[in-house]
Amino acid sequence: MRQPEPFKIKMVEPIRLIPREQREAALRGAGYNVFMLRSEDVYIDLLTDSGTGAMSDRQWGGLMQGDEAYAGSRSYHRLREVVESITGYPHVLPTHQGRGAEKVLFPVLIRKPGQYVLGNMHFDTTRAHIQLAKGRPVDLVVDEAFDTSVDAPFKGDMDTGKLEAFIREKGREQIAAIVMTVTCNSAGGQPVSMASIRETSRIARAHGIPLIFDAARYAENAYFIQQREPGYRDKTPLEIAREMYSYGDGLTMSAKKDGLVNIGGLAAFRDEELARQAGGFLVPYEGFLTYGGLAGRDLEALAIGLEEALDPDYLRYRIEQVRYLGEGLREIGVPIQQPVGGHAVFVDVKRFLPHIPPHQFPAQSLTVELYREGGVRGVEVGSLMMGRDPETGEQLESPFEFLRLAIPRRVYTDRHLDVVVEAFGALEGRKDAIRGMRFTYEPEILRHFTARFDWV
Ligand code: P61
Repeated sequence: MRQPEPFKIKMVEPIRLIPREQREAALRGAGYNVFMLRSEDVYIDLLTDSGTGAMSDRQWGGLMQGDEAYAGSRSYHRLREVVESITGYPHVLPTHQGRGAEKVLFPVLIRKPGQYVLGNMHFDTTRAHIQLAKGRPVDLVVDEAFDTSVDAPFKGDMDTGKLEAFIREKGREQIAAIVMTVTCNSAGGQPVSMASIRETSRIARAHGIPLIFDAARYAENAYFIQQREPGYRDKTPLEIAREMYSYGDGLTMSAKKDGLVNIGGLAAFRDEELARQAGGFLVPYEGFLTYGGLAGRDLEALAIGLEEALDPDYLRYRIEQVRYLGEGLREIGVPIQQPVGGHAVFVDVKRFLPHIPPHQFPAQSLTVELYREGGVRGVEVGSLMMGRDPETGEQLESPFEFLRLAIPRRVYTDRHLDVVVEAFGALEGRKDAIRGMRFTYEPEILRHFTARFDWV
């Protein structure tokens, strides 16, 4: 039996489906970019699971207890203790969100221009901050991640053979760091096995290269390890998380996901010197060491959220709800990344709309059509998000053309997800007539946020 919601709902926010003509007008006004829509014009908002979750009554109560001191607040020390108890990393820097942590860490790790930062698959803000710090991001995820029809348990794993070969070929001096993203968002919210983490750590340590976790969805990753990896069935998500962090040197984290807060981020380190250097950037960019751009109440809510996200019943409900949407889509023949990931269902638009080439952004077309059809907002994760080669200016071709349907935590019911499946059912009949898209405005960095489009 599926795990029911391990909570009851005591506050609600009305939502409604605006009429089709209004959705069409909203799309035109937004330049066919769903980031430019007003959220009140969206019926079911699956743009992101980032900062969109519902806080618990304990967290709302915690807000009232936040200590608003500029320096050394009680709320900071409480948060620091929770982070250390989960990760074993004693040096904790709050940031306003995940990219704030990336901004203060990569200039410290990348000591010479052109150094590589190796990862299973970097998320786009991570890529951007590596490049802004004059480094070069490299993705070394296992090949099976790229075949959406292969049902493998850990499609977020690092290909440790490729990792070792890359380090040998370029030389240790050319490698700034290794980043392990758990779960691997860009490959479809796919988990990373403990075996892969352990082997990556062995290689990193043998070469003296720091291993950093991009820990946005580490609790969901721990749940998958418990369910799928031999030897972990009797361990709690907390025990699994502790083992995972023991193999690394630090983390950056967008706390807007498995921190269960609406805003916040973290960097944390085993080594005091690394923390001191990152702290040197934290103060001018984010804020003093003990608040990093957050209010004391935010720190308090985060300390509570980190604990709640490791609750076994919560994690089971969460992962099973995401799988419910994936199965609903699969039943009506919509191709998705298999198996279903931790935070989202990733529709394989290369297979759904094979007639649209990558440079016409097929997943963006489908994102627009899904909103037009059902008022449902997803997001493109494909060649549009990938962008251009920073050296040649050429459009990169993403290995995937995904429409991501990310599910906010503790927000929607299964019935809402049925509505999403129904909208796809309606699209199925007219999908061959869907056209590709072209830019009418293309910004240089993280262009998908503010670009504007028209139909080809
Ligand atoms: C998301 F369209 N993710 O998945 P920040 N690492 C990882 C993330 O998933 C992540 C960050 C770091 C988002 C928000 C988002 O182009 C986009 O707290 C694995 O957002 O700064 C964020 O954390 C950065 C959506 C970000 C986007 C950038 O929806």
